[in-house]
Amino acid sequence: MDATHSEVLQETPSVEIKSFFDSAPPLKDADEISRKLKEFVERNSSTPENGRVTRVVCVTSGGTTVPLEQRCVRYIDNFSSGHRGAASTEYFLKAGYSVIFLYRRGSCQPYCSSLPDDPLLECFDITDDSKIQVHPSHAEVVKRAISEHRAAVVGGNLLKLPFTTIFEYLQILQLIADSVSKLGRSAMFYFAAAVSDFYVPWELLTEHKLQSASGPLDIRLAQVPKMISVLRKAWAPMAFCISFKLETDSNILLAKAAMALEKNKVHMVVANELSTRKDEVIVVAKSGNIVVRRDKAQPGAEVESPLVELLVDRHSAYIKEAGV
Ligand code: PAZ
Repeated sequence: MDATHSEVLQETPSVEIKSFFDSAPPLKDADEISRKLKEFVERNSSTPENGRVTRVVCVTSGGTTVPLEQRCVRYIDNFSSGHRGAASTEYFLKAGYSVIFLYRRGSCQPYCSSLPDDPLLECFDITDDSKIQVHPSHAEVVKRAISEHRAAVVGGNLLKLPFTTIFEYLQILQLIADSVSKLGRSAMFYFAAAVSDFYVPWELLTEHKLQSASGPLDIRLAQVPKMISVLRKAWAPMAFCISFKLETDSNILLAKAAMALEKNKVHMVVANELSTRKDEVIVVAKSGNIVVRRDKAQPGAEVESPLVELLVDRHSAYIKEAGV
């Protein structure tokens, strides 16, 4: 499918989706993002010597914000540190995928999990002759982070695109979907980001900072249109699609995940509960549910490792089904 932005919107019946994109503030750097995506997808479309077509996964990571003023001072935020997305990106790259990492500015980054909170201030020392050098106790982790990150970016296997607001996130997601749709079944979406369900339409926001002298604040939030189902139907219908469902009440988690599977027609939904999300997730699929756990016997083992392994396996089966 090779439809342009406006063609897709015309084909999509939803008035809410059209009005969301029409009223969103124009994406800064849209041309530059499109250029980077085109180059990345072209580079990853050619069949390498081993004959295995490169697979591309878009990993979304971190929470989207909802501005409460156009010149934004205040906003509503969504919980997500970005750890899941950053760690999964590393495992996908290790599995031979090329990754488009769509992340919230300031959230966790691939290859940085072993670094201290403030690497610049904590990892470096100033020597007697005023040169800067890495402190020996951090040398190994800094070297590994820099070299693995650089290898992925310079090798053309990692493209990082930042967002902050729900408007930026959905506009960039649409550009990504347009670009990777030509890869057909070789493309995957892995929606680990925490995306706002509600927002204030741009034209209803005041331009300047809200004033407390005006008294209590009443805000009416509109519902963010469900873009995953549009992506499945129109934007990139052949891509393998994994969404996430986060709940704090474990009693409703699996039912909500099953509902999302049915409604959005994704291939699998990864269900996770806030307090146990780093230890265990449940992959909900038509063929049945699979519990995926971190191997607690292995120091430093992460749940994203077996999770990505399972999804890569299912993605292979999905590609094979079509005889590609
Ligand atoms: O980013 P993080 O590692 O702190 O948390 C990951 C997560 C809980 C945001 C993710 O696994 C997830 O469930 N994302 C979708 C959230 C949602 O239901 O909208």
